Amino acid sequence: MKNPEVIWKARGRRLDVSRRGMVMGILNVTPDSFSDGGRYKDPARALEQARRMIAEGAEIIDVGGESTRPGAAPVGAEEELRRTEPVVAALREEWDGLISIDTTKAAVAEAALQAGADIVNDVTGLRGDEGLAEVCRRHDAGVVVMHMQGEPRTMQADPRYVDVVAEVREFFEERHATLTGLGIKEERLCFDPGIGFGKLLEHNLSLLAELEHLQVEGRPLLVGVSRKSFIGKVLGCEAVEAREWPTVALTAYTRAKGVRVHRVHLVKENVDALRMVEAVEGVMVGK
Ligand code: HH2
Repeated sequence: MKNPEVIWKARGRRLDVSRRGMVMGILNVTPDSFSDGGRYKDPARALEQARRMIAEGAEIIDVGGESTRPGAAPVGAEEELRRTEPVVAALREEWDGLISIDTTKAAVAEAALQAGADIVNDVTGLRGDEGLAEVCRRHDAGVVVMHMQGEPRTMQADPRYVDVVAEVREFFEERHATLTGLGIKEERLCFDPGIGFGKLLEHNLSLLAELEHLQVEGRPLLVGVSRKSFIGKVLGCEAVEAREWPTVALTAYTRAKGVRVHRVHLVKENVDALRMVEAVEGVMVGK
């Protein structure tokens, strides 16, 4: 069957992504993110950007207080909390959509969930902070489990795989078994191959080419390609602005390959790409 039912649950919400993909808008409240560092570190500015992305069709806002770009300096929990918690709380006050917290730390996730976040997006796939799985379980949070080889500081030094697609798939299978064993319900899980996280250009391209082989236990896939450096490598462009349209092209491509959640900076153009692919595939019901 071309479109089996795909449901993702996050706290009290049930997201039916069987027929429609969703855009997750990136809100980096950091001074040093690779493409927008410093722009939204003031909470009022961050909220303005969130409103803009929501008006353009973002259904999830992903709030992040620590850059994961290669070589980025780690941030303590207290500072990360100080950056993210007020933004999550203020956004929750005025918006009923989905809020995700992009963190590797249990304390930051706990505060964000208490402030009304729905999803925990962890680039370590819940292998970093031992307490994070329990926080996710207790709050019945949606969980994005991302694959990364190594850790952000050194991950691009010398990533190696025998078969990157098989290894990422095995990682998803292992995480699915481990996390459900820890009491996180399967319906909460969403998997992400972690484009650019401990991967060379050829690894990123192989993963994108074979996304259909990464679907595990019917769980939805998320991808984040927005403005990433592998686009610059393919096209020979350094400027991040020159990577927006290639990002849109990849959103269409990855949606056609079955991805359901697309983590991007520029919202409207990527939402339009999803709706066009869904129209062509004849899977769009209603809007
Ligand atoms: N990429 C980044 C950060 N978080 N989370 C998921 N699930 N998937 C991704 O691909 C992903 C992510 C890196 O991008 P960005 O947030 O734009 O930059 P920075 O980490 O420098 O803040």
